[in-house]
Amino acid sequence: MFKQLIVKKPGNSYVEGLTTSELGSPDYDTTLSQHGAYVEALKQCGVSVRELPSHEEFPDSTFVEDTAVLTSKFAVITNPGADPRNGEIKEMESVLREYYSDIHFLEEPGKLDGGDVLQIEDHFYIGLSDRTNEEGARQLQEIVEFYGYQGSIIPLQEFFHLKTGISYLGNHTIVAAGEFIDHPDFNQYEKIIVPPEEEYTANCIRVNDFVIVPEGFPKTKKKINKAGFKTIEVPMSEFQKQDGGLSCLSLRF
Ligand code: CIR
Repeated sequence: MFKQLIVKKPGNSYVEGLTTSELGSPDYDTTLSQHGAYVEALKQCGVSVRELPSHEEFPDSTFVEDTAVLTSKFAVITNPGADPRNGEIKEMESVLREYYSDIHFLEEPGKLDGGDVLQIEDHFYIGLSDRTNEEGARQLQEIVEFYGYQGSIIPLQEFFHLKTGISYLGNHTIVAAGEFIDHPDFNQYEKIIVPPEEEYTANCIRVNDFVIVPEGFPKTKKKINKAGFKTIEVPMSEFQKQDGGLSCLSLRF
């Protein structure tokens, strides 16, 4: 169960953020209304949502997930792999101090984005990507193992972040796309397979009794419903344009 979520309003500079997607420039007003729909969906799941104000200096800072890794026992402030995003962790540290007394920091030369970390019960899977290097992954693994969790490191072939291609829904069930469909590290889980044309929906989030999915991917939504999960759809086109998915927009604990 999650009780608390942190989100951050996109600023006007959001449209100038980092992207590899070639889907065009986001429209700011639509971005704001989609962010509002995301916050409403979270509230429907029965959580308290803390909405941080926008920050023009950091165009990508609405993607709060990359700044921290949170558990019920401790928080880890990351060292984000993209230089223009690195300053985002300062604000997040002061916010997280209100909730956590046990806070760890990833240190240079370690780099890590929270989007590369997937917790499945007591196991943390840590992706190696353009944003997360071996040293960052190793530091996080050491921290989680100190608390009695397991950690393993997964080099990515194709996806931007680990969670771009895989999500955990609970009940031993994952949603998997592309390179994760037959990945040996995830073979022990029940799998909901995402077809190639719906790859974007591999990034979805279970929040208490619901799975929030991006709007417009009916085949995967149907499979998630058939597996026994209730879904809420949220329009995400303007976040997809900047390489962001549903998980990226919140920190959940
Ligand atoms: C970036 O390039 O950092 C942002 N435009 C997208 C970050 C997406 N975050 C995530 O997948 N956790």
